[in-house]
Amino acid sequence: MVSEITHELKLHKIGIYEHATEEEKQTLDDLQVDSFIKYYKSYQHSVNDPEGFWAQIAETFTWRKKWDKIVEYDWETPKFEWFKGAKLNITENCLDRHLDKRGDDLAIIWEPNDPNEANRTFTYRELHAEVSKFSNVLKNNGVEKGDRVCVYMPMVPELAIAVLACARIGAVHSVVFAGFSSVALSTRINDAECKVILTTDGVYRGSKAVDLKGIVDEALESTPSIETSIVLNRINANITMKAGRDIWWHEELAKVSDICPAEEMDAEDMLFILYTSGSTGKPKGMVHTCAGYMIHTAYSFKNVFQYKHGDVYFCTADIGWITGHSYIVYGPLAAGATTLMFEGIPSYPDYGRFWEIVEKHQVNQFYTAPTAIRALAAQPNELIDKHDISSIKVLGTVGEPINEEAWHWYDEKIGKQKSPIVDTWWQTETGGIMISPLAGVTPTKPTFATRPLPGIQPCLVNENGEELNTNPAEGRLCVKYPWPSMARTIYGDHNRYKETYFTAFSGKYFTGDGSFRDLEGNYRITGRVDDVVIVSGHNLGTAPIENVINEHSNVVESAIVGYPHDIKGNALYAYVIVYETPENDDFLRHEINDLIARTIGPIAKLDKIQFVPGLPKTRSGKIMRRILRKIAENETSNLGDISTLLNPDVVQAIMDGSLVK
Ligand code: 6R9
Repeated sequence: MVSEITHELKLHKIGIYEHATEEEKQTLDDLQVDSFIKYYKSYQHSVNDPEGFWAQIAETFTWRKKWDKIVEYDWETPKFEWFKGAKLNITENCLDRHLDKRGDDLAIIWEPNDPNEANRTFTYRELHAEVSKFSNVLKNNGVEKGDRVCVYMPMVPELAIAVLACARIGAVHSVVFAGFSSVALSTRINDAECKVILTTDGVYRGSKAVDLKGIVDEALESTPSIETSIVLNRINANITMKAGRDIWWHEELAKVSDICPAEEMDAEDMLFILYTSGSTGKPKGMVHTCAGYMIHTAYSFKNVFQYKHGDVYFCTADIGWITGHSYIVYGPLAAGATTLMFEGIPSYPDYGRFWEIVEKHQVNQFYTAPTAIRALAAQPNELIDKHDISSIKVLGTVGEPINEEAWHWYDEKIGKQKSPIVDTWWQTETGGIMISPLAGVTPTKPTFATRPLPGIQPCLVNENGEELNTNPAEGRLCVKYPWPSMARTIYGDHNRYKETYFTAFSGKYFTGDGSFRDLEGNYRITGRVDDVVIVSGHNLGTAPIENVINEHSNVVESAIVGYPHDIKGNALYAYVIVYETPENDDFLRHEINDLIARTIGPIAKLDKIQFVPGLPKTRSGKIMRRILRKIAENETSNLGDISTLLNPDVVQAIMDGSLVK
């Protein structure tokens, strides 16, 4: 093994990147950023010589052919190409290459919805065989490289297997969250013109069984591109199989062998499409490609969570979201980790379920979202205390800004103040984590995502597009150098890609988020820039005000929107969930406004406060402010499609002014 320095030097010859030989080859373990000084050095390296930096990481992977050039980009077109000329298959990196050393290690632990049902596990060898088999099923059914396959399945192991099987034969997967309606499903199928859909007869969700196949049947009435639907039997439901279209998963599996050589893919070939809802309008099909996505998800997984061989890592997301793609499937498997998949929900059979799973599988890294943390924090402590959760070493959060109260609860009650919290900021578009502490390596700071990962160059700009170079600073969060896992386009609409991300600030990627950077250079994400309300000429971010409201002992959660006001231009309307219905509403309103006036200033006082039973949320836990804004503006006749919400019922309850759902 060459020393770090000679290796770096070798890769450093300007413009020429000599590839490492087999003997010189390092692993991701060798490159682990496990001290602050290493972080500092890697970061400097990545800024001074981004190509040398990424080359060194890329050398640790398995290639059919290595690249001719690390990166080529043009912000105007915009076009980004990483590892140009390289050939690979991501599943050879997630599976085949681990077989020699780690073939008998667990790749996936699957925990079912019902704790009384047996869990299932897959070693790397078993997973390799299952993926190969299902790859053959896809091929038998006419799926070819470049074809789009819609995956509409609950969190069963076959979902991960299906995704990997698509990647193995070079088909493009488009996973649609299995809680979406038939309309949302058919829109996505049609946008990508999927040829095949993979689904199940039904879904267990808590104490309920949901008829998934019925939803698919409805969707497929208006999806001309679909030729075949492969159906997994999950709940033994009594469903109708449409002749000539629907076939059973298990029957197809019985026909194939477990050997399937992986298709050779170009570094920039499409790996998957994943839809992300714009705040308005049509969902955006973000396109990710093979090599860059693989490298950044594996590298960031390994370093953010400080994953060590033998650890058990549990991410509670659904594979229907980018978090599940990058940090349940691809990142952990490319890094040779043991990843835990959970089929159920946090509240079934009770709110102790996550902690029961942690105890049962001795989970070392636990990764969830602030919305789940707040829901769990509202439950009695006994639900935590009856489980031994001492195996936890690292806690993660993702999806929205975490408020101070939730951060401290997570740190004290779950982390026992010994497990660093990695507040990971990133997006479907970024493919992987961009700003986050590295657990135990870089310092944490409550509510701050802290520092960029090596290789990532964020910056703040003001409304005129000028970069803010001093600290502290507050502005719009952009990224000023490309990174390997960035989405390359919006499927079928490159112009929208350009308009949305590359037009506001030239030569930069605009994230849509606002951010504050403190004196030391730590970033705090303040929320979507469109969550800013201008009240009497003052720009007020809704997130900091919500944080203050949430500090009131009777407040579970809150959301603020602006509504038109004759004098102030806009005024603030707060929707607040309380633990206990107040005896005197006005008194509580007064207390909340007092708290805001004291902490932020009288300008941020709320004009209206409505106590509500819940807040409308997307399935990934983001508050749908668009709907709350319409209710505040009294424009309830045109709320748009609310069927994709986690809790559509709550919308009516809010409109009725009711405190119960
Ligand atoms: C991974 C994911 C992206 C948006 C992003 C931002 C918000 C995500 C965050 C966070 C504050 C964090 N967001 N992580 N805000 N702190 N740690 O969630 O992707 O569903 O595309 O959402 O989520 O507003 O722009 P996606």
